[in-house]
Amino acid sequence: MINNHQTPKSHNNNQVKRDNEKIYDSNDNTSPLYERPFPNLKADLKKQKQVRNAFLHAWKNYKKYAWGYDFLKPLSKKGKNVFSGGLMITDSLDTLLLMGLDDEYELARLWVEKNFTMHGDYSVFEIIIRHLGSFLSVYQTTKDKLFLDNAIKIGEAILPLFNNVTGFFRTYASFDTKENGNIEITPKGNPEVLLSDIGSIQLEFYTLSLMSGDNRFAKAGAKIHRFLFQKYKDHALYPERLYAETGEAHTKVYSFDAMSDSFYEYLIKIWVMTNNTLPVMLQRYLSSIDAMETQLVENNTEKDLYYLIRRKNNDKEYKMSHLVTFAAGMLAVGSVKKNPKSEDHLKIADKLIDTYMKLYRNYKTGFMPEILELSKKIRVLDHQYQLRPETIESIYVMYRFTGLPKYREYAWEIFSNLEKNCKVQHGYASLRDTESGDKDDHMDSYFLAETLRYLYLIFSDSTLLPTNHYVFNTEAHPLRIWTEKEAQKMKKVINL
Ligand code: DMJ
Repeated sequence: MINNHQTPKSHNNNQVKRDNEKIYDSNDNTSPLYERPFPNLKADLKKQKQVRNAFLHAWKNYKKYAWGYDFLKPLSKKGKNVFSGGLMITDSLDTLLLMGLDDEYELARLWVEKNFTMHGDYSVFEIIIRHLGSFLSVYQTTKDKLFLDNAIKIGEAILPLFNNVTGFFRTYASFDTKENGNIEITPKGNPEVLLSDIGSIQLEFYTLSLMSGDNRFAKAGAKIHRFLFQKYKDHALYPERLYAETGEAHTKVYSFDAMSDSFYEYLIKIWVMTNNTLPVMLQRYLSSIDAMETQLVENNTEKDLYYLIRRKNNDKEYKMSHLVTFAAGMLAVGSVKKNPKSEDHLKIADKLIDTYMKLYRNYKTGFMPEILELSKKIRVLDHQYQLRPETIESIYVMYRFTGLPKYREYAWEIFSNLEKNCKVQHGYASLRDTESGDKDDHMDSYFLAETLRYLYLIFSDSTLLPTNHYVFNTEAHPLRIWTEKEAQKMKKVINL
């Protein structure tokens, strides 16, 4: 039997029933999508265990002081809700499985079974990447119907939001779980939508159709790309804000940074997950990276900084947020056999990561601030570090693709700084200021779902969530790459 989420034996007490369908051979590290086999990486069990202890410290304090809330306030020992409660639980489910924390997983599962409801106005994108992404990932691993049923309920509630010509959904919606368990929804929010919102739901909606057999989800997800690719036929980059009803650009800002980021990440990940059956996704991805190279890469040789900028109309904006540091990982995922510039893209990714590390090291706590302006001088526009995962994510992906030891060293440096500067008695705190180290009373669910998960995986051996069989959604929930048979069946439905 092969577990999708293998855990080191010492961490796994085998209580949870996992998927026993033999989908792949975990000793085979090749992929038809990539030229070279993935490196065989041995675990560093000592470091892996320390990351697992960090996760437990965060989780146990959440459990003690904020159980059922979305987030933990680690300084005031309280819970905080931004959604309907329990987001930390739903977002952590698959990490609990991954780390072999089976008793904790059972508690979390029980919470979902008894308490998961939604009442209020939330970002549709967040609901999809966090709740739906996690439920689908857990369902693929455990085949526990509870998660598929909940995923279908969310998907069905959201479907009517796609009912316009473009398929673009408004940023917010009001969610309301009724007595019978169904969720009712009313669209909310401005007439303009974000590129990253509308382009970062397809991995989840395609998987939902594959798992449920209900094609409506996949069709809704594909409708968005169909419209965009038609409307922006000759474009390689897409505007960061668009009108939901017409698809016209609202602001002509082009970047891989906040509000656009995961749109580009999903172009390539959709191609990978659907196993080379949607050529248009790869074409669109490759032309967007060509445009990135010519228009958005800034090589400041004087300061030895290599990074991505933004463009507003034709003007360069030297603003860079922590969010954009995901880009190196995306370039590694995109180094596929059919990409004629694979090697160049890996080199770009490597140079980007070296710059990110330089920027991390530029501040006393060892973390890059939330927003920087990088022109003649480096100016901090937002001083916080919000426990974000993007740099760690890129380091993880590059390590899995290249096996270069320096990436593990980078990861360890960042982890050590988390321990030194963010760990507090009752969890981990965001930083108000990456120079002074002043803390903020917030621990987000993505810290457990992404930052600590990627750190754990960096120190695991490479058969844990093998890169030739999984892609991660933008909240780090692993989704299985489709078999050829699955891909062929869904290709007709997606029809792009
Ligand atoms: C996460 O929710 C996701 O990674 C999303 O794509 C961007 N922002 C946060 C983490 O920073």
